[in-house]
Amino acid sequence: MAPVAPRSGDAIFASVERVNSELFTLTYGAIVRQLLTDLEEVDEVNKQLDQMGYNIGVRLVDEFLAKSNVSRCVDFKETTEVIAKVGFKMFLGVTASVTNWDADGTSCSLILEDNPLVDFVELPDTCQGLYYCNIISGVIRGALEMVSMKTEVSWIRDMLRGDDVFELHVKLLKQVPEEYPYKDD
Ligand code: MYR
Repeated sequence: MAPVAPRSGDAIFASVERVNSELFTLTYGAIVRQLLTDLEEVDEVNKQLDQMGYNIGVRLVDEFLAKSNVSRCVDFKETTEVIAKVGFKMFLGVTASVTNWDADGTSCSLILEDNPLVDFVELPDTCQGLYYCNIISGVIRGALEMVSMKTEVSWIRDMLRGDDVFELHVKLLKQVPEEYPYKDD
């Protein structure tokens, strides 16, 4: 019998990461399934997932700012790039691209070609109206509200509905200027 080669530290970390990611994906699936059982209406599940995401987002932004060392963004465009490249990478392990800007720079799309949340997922016909990943849109809305940006975040394309990518539309509704807490003398 061939001897078992010891695995390197990197290989062990990679496999622990994969298991963590699978556990996360399966746990999320179990939560969605439970909500479908409890709430019965797909629209109610969509709302609940969005609200759960929002509640996570308002807390997660602190962790994001502390871990990422990202400094304050100059405008909404920079903020969306930071979410797409740093935020998604940190919390989902993938990056998104930012496209479809409108003329006044207040709305755009985040495109995700890969989304670990939907690994192993196939929606039955009874769930066709479900926005399975609504937790993500809620997280973004909640996190942005904590940095003074009121937004509307919605899904335009969804691979679980047969689209080729996931597309999130992010619309800036209002930017509340933050007050500098000290008086300049
Ligand atoms: C700033 O202070 O101007 C920077 C604000 C960056 C906000 C980034 C929020 C991170 C949200 C992570 C989303 C992850 C989705 C899975």
